[in-house]
Amino acid sequence: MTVKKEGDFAITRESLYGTENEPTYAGITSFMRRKYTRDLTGVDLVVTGVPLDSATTNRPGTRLGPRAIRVASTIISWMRPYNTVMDPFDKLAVVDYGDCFFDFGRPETISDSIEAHATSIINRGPALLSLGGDHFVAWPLLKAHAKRHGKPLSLLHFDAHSDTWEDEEGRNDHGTMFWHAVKEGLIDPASSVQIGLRTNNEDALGFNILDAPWVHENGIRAVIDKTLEILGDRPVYLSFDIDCLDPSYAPGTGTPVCGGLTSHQAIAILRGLIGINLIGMDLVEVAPAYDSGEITALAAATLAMEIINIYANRPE
Ligand SMILES: [Mn+2]
Repeated sequence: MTVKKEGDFAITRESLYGTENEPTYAGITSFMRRKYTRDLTGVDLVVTGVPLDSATTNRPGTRLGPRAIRVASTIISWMRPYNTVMDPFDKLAVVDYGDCFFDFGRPETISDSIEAHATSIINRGPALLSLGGDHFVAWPLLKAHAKRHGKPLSLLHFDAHSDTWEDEEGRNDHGTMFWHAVKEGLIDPASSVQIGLRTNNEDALGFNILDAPWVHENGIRAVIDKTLEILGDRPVYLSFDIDCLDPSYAPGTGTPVCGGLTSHQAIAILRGLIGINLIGMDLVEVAPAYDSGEITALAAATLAMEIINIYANRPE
């Protein structure tokens, strides 16, 4: 291994491409040491944080999720994902845009602020990977993506929870936003897949559900085959709630549920989904206060890289 004398690639890197070595323990912690910038010239994919935790039903703390994922990502930032032939960063110019800012003193404005933030990025061309934040952030993110790419989108949703619990007009939280998204026609449940669920919801709203017991019973290959078949070549928004993983692999989250996926299963499933027509993505619900040894944040950073790898290999 060669370590260049200079570090802090978040600010010193000249090319937006490639993977470089710098001491993993030091320096400005942009996501995966990508350039920390708001200049989107020549950028293919933007990573941004959405540090919100005011729509959670149980333990708060996901406002610190983006920062924790960035820190953990430095551990894996010196190499391409294991067993990939092509480094996603050789194909894609990826930058860390920093976080979405909103006024926590005007909570009624937060959703619109997140939507405007996402819109301002994707309307300039790049795709967006958002790091939550509680899962509510997927609501304004979906609205922005549906406006850009047309509705309804297909949703690829990894979670312990359906997040389609019935709600009322005018309210919304991190367990109901996909109910609203279906009611508003932003997503088409018949061409969407939910993976890893293990909490009761009598009304599936027409989603295809591969719940956690089904995953464990049928295995990784079956999950991949079924998911590819359902999604086809439709435009897909991917939303990954870290609590899809079992609490033993992801304790650092607000609403953990036992019986979930292993980090291996999640990585292997994402790797098998290369070829889907991914147009937008988020990874949410990392709450570092309940984490242990950064395992949740590291899992999140690793899964985020697998998601970027899918985007790098999307059909032309
Ligand atoms: Mn969840």
